[in-house]
Amino acid sequence: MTQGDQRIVVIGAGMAGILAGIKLQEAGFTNIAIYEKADRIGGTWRENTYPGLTCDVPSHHYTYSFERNPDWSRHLPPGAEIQAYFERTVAKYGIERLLHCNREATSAEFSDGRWRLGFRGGGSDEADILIAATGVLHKPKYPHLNGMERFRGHCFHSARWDHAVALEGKRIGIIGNGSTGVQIVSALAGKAAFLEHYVRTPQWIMPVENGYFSAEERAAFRDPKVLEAAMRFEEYNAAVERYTMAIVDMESEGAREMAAACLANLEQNVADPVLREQLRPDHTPLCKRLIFSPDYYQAIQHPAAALVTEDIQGVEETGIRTRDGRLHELDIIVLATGFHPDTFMRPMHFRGRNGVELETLWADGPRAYLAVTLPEFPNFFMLNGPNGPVGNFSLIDIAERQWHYIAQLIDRIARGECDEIAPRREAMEEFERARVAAARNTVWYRGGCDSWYLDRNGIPSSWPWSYSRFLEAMAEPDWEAFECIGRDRGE
Ligand code: NA7
Repeated sequence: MTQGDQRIVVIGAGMAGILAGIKLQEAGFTNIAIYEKADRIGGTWRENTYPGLTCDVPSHHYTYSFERNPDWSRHLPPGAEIQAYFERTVAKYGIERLLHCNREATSAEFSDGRWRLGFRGGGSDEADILIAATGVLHKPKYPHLNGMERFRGHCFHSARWDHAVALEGKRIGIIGNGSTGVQIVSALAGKAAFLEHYVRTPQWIMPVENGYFSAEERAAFRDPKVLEAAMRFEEYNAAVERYTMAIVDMESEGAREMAAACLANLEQNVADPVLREQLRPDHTPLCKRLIFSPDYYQAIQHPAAALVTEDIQGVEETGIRTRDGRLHELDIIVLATGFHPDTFMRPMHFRGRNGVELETLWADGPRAYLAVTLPEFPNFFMLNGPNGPVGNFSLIDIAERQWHYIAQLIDRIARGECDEIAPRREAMEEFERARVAAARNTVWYRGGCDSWYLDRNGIPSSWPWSYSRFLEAMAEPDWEAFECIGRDRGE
């Protein structure tokens, strides 16, 4: 096989799968397929369409580094604009011809040096190199509420928004106050006849401006130098470093500053002392993923909005009953209750070399060597896989850095230096030991809260070190950590 001829399959056509397609094409590979279970690209930004959907990472930073977008309308990009950006990018880079939509991969097995894939509804494919770009938060989490099936109004998850249901003049209950619930409340307060926000655990809210870019600014941003000067990409990386240091070190200056900003936001922007106390979290800021919102406190103080902190007892035909016995009559219940964060490629059935099952490897929860590779899973690479950095920063940047690392491994396969490349078990175990030890020092573990960062054993599963340590790790593989098997040479 000559360089570039390898069959490469990418699973998922969201932000990371599109990135992989573009980069592989650029590197000269000609035999690429991207399989997508849905009918179009976009991942998170295809699936989420709720009112107020916004990325809480500034738009010019939530952008591929090689495909800047001068046209972002606002400081924080609206979901629909992000979806349109990805669609434009796919068209511009000619990725459509690699795409197979409505094609859900259900199994992948490594045998005789190749990955063999199965699909829902039948059919198969083989690949020399397999890339999972299947996303992190994509399996909606439905709460177990007594009597939910009895509700006669409309009830849906935030990631399955039912646009056939009119909102005007309706009484709407929104359960959950992660980024999603907060954005929905902000968007609907004043539009619904009445809105209730069901909050089980108050969250810290970081104030953020979300102004519009003027037509003049957008025109000027067409010049990359102007854009660079305006957005100061390097400075932003310094802010990400500060943020990750605040996670790692609860006493750091950044942690104190962020905590102070959240506290001042609450103290200064919630007038009613009773409501203020109800909204006051009891955990350390950053323990849960921080909420960035320019207008939630205003929204929840709207005359047609109310905060409900009383526990939900159950759902009845006409609404939600809380523990205090009160029935809250509602037309619509929105479940902004989050996602199962440990799904990754599953429900796909994965089997690596020597019959090693992914489920066995992940018996204690998803893990991956440096978040991108797995022992006994040769020539298999993950973007935004388990234990990678996740937080209030751009996952596009994270995926690009991971790609830089993965590309070096792929290059060895393409050059014929390795037929099979996978991390050594010892490297994985050592990484895992260090990761868990570091995770116990983070604010996610020590900050006094529960969150989707924690695995089933209560250990934070995200990258527990600084952003700069991640950049270092992704700069170049530690080749000693990998076994490289040349089949023909029997190495
Ligand atoms: P999150 O951040 O997981 O938030 C889910 C919210 O739903 C959170 O406030 C939960 O309260 C609440 N929840 C979940 N189950 C229940 C029940 N049974 N009763 C009441 N409240 C409940 O999901 P999002 O969609 O907002 O955000 C996901 C990520 O997307 C976000 O972090 C960004 O990365 C983008 P809890 O705190 O558990 O008490």
